[in-house]
Amino acid sequence: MRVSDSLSLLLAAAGSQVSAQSFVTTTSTGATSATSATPSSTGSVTGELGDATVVTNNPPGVVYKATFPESAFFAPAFPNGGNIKGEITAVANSNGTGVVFSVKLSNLPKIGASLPYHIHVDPVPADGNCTATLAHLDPFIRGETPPCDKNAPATCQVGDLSGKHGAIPTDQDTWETSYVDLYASTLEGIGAFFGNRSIVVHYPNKTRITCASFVKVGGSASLPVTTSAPTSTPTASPTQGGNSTAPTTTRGAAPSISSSVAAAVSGLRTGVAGALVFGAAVVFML
Ligand SMILES: [Cu+2]
Repeated sequence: MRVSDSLSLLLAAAGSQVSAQSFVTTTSTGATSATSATPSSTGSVTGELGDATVVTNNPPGVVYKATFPESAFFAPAFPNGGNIKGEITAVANSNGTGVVFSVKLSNLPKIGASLPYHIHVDPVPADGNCTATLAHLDPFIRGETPPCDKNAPATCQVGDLSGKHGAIPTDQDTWETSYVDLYASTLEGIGAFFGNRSIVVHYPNKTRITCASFVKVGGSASLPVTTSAPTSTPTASPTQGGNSTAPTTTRGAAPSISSSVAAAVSGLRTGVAGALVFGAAVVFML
């Protein structure tokens, strides 16, 4: 609520009516209208930048996978060692709209409650520190509260996969599910792109049990995106191959500059010589 409060101040200062309303519903400060109270009760709020947008131009066929490590980040979750096992695979729908997430997990801790999981902003660093993945992917600046209303997924944080599609049950050892998320994206460069981010699984109290970065694991060869990648790679490789590339390029450029200068100078000499010859001829003819 502290974040919401400061947001409120910011929004009020900015005089943004829409955001201020959604904010009012969040904090319940000041009665505005019955309309703004309704979304509050359903948990539907609009992000500072609006509702999440459906991404319709995801490059199909490019597959991303997050595989959980052998040991849990929160070790007490597995007193005998180990971790939740499994992976989350994501690939865009063939029509480019939405991303199909496939979740396959096992060795779930039997805690009698389901586990939330989200796409977090940053990838997991080499030391496996799940805290370093920062907050949920939230390009529309929606915030965590009130909780996501799965009946209005566009109003949820883009990264709130369990909020939109259900949390991980722990009354069984394994869990598999698959669903389409219309707001997460495999299109590099936009805020909703998750290919360079991570998945974090939490206890209900938000403790981070484990996390894994998404890694691009391939794509269909028929894709423009995939074909262009290999094409550019070989081209780039010779140029960038070996760390001597940059120096080489510099050295290569330097001679080429001096040779063009030399050429210009020699051209100038030729021009001067030609003018002298022409002048002499004119003088001679006179
Ligand atoms: Cu999370």
